[in-house]
Amino acid sequence: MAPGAGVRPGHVTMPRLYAILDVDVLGGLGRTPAWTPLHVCDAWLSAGVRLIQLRAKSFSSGAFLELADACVSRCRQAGAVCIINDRADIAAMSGADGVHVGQDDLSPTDVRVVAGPNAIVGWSTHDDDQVADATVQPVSYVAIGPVFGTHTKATGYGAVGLAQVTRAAVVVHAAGTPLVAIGGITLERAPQVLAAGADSVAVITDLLAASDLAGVQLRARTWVSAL
Ligand code: TZP
Ligand code: MG
Repeated sequence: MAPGAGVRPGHVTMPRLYAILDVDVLGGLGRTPAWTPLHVCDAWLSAGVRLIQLRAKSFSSGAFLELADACVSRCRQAGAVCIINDRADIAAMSGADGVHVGQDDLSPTDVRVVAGPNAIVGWSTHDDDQVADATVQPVSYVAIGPVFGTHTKATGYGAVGLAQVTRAAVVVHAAGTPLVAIGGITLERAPQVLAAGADSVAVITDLLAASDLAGVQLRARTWVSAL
């Protein structure tokens, strides 16, 4: 589809909070008793989170699919969207709403071969050239980051800052596509990221800032009501 040609493939109205459930980050917290991914999924959904991306880089394909099946069914029951990181095959098999890919993954066009024309397809970008390229790809939303420094992922890119969020917003909005900002976003920083032009903020660590699962639910509730 040409830039600005109207509704994008897999068009989606993004909730302001884009929660990422990263099983490796979760495991690294070392909570006892362990917080399982489904505990956190349930806590977030019951707090009103309406979009969850499932990220499981260290899982075998079979374990990822099993978790995706469970996560998709919980999200569906709650009326929430479930997006699978990296794996179009697992998204298709689990009936997830979409797939999120990065610059080194399958291209958005290739993802759609597996996930279909109605899937939500998100794509990570890190600079102006990648943002411009994203406007001519069959993506449903564009992600930009890392906005701030983060220890959660070695992206290979420096913090892009709020000015880059604004530049990206102008370009992707002109193409009819929502913008998700990611990287080092906390409850305190989120309002300035949205004010800079992002439609949604994607968050891993700050949504887990709690000492127990009740605290995780409360943290998510605070996020949902703050945005
Ligand atoms: N992509 C760019 S930064 C990042 C990803 C997956 C990590 C974001 O995690 P956090 O903990 O919210 O900074
Ligand atoms: Mg990826």
